[in-house]
Amino acid sequence: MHSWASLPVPSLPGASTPPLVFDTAAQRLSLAECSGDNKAGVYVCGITPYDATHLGHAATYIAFDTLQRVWRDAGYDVRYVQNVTDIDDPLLERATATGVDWRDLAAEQTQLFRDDMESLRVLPPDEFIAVSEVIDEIADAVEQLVDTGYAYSVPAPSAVDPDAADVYFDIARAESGTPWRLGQESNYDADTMLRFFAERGGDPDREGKRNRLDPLLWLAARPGEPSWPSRVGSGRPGWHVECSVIALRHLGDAVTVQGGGSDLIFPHHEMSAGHASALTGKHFACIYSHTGMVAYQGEKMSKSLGNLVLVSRLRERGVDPRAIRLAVLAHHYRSDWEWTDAVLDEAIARLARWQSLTGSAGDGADGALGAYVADGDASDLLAAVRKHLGFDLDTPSALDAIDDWVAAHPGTAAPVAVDLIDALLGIDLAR
Ligand code: 5CA
Ligand code: ZN
Repeated sequence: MHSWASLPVPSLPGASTPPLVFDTAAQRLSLAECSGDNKAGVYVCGITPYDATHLGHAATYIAFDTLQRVWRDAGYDVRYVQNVTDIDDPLLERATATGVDWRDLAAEQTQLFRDDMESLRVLPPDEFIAVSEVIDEIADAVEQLVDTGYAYSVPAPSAVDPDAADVYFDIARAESGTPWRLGQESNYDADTMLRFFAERGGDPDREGKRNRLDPLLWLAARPGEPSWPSRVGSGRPGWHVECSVIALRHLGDAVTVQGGGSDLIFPHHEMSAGHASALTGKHFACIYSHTGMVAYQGEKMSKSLGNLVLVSRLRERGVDPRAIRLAVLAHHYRSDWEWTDAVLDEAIARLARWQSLTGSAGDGADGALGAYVADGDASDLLAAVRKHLGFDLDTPSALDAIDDWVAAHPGTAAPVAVDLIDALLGIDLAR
């Protein structure tokens, strides 16, 4: 599938050092690389295309965009892959409830997402893959897991064919035959796993499973639902295996970072890693990186609750997308935080203050419009911003450093500052 338009990224004098990023599996900061060869492959879990793009989605993709920008500045060759979950229960339910064909809903919402990402200056993935494009590959992977004993069938009497079976992943078998262990990525205890499994699409009480946490790999065709013929029966893929297959196909065993929101730590990323290890015999990703949850009106912004602030609605209201991006960057990517009007207002004010760096519009810190000094030396600021971003993508400190510099150099145009704000933070002041 096509992604969205690429943007020029200004090159900066000197280079960032390789960034440290918090690894959920190791529970500490780690160098975001696998092999020291200045190559990075990142797989970020993409949207399920309905109710796109809310501020939580945007914050997650802006976080991994920041990582990509820092890597590039450090001289890394970055390969970025993202999926679109265009076949999944909630999307199909929404399509049915609204009387829309699920393909039309997915296509329309994916386009909205592209437009939102482009407006927020998120660099496009090199590969942007809808699940519906890779059904055969996923079915092949499921067949391989069955053939190698990592998957088993569970009778599915409610399927179109009552003799058909669903296919499940055998956690115990994978733990004995691969380097993967349940809990190695999430570090959750058994109770927490069971709770999140039930809350996040799992079926702990399904009769016939060997372990309550065994996740679905392939769902036999159900009445009224889309299905595809395959050697594991007519049906559709389970959720976690889609990401394992797309990541392995486009990144091979060079998955430097598996990324997404903290709501994906378990079961999604744990199981994706398990499936991938059962397919390759190797560990999946070198680092598992997770963003905090954005809340609105006191609760996690989520499609199921409906407490959404959509990027497209803000844009329609005339909000500058650069202010939306700055509002997100004002929070550390790993913290949970709440979207409010005040957050946006602060970002709008900050954007106006920073405008002085271009030597054009905006109020100087002392209100001294028209008294611009050309070419202020911002090399100290570049070093400070690189230091903050290199230490677990600390964008709030980077923004504070820019605020301080602007306040200390009233009315000073600084081309290096304008370039670094574009290259590292994705905000084009000169626009
Ligand atoms: N399609 C799956 C991933 S394979 C999915 O989780 N889709 S999603 O549309 O629900 O979410 C898309 C991305 O946004 C995921 O990485 C998810 O973790 C992240 N996300 C969802 N809600 C929030 C939120 N409130 N705050 C921050 N990130 C969020
Ligand atoms: Zn995923």
